[in-house]
Amino acid sequence: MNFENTFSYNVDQYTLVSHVLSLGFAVMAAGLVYFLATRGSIAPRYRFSSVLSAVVMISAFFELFLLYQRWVTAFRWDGSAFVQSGTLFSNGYRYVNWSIDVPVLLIQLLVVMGVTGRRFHRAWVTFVVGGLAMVYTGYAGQFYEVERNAPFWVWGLVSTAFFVLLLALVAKVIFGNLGRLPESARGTARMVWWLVLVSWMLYPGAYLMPAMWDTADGVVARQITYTVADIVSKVVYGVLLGIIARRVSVAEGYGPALDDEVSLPRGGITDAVGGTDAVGVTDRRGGRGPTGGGR
Ligand code: RET
Repeated sequence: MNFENTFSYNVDQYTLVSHVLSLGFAVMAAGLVYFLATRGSIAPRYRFSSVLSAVVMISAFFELFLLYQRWVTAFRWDGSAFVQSGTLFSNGYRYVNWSIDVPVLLIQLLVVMGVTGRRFHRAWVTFVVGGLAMVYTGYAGQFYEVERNAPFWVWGLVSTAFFVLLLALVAKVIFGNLGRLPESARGTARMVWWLVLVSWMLYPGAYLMPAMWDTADGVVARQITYTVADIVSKVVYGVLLGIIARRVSVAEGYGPALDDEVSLPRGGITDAVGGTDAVGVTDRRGGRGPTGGGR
């Protein structure tokens, strides 16, 4: 049982939560379009990253849409407040969604950082096994969040151990492969580390919310926390990995990646003026060989 079902809500609290949940699934739908539309500018060997982002978007869309519907049916207006209607709201849907998304997000990192061969398979196994262990032990613990007896704390601690293991491996994968990325992608890769660290920590924060803020406002804060964490850890993360993948593609001479680089000066007038940037572009385009250019 979740602590959401132990309160009644005023109009502001109830609507805030429903709005925040709707923001969540709307962003996932938007993300799906983005990842599919931009996949052509990434070289084929990294394009799997866009596919994985799309998988995450679909699964998160359905999960958050379902959660939104649970919220609006779980409470009814009794004339002065939104009270229990007989249907339970449950964050358990989030956990089962993470069992898809956590492994997929981590594998995506391996694809973009260019980890290959046996190192790829070893990291893959640790990410999948460690990720599922973290999610399912937390899932077991959240059933006790209202009582907050021993299982809540013990499962939470076990889950945290796997969390620390995963973070250590993420740091190793990012910083251990930084040198193999082109200069243009290294800053973004470092940003991915900070993004993972901060946004993933929000999830244990939300787990602990019943212990820190056991009121209807705490429920609002928890659902906002989850939504911010979801948008950053799935969508913004996917966008950054896509940017890294495109920059690596440019460095490897993949023409469409260069064509899609919106921050480069335009051709035409710029080329005619013959500025330094324009010369730079011409040089790089010239260097990409006969296979470049076509989409
Ligand atoms: C739990 C239980 C309490 C202890 C810890 C947890 C960590 C959860 C994390 C979830 C990440 C989810 C992601 C989903 C994206 O789709 C399970 C809440 C440490 C880190 C990234």
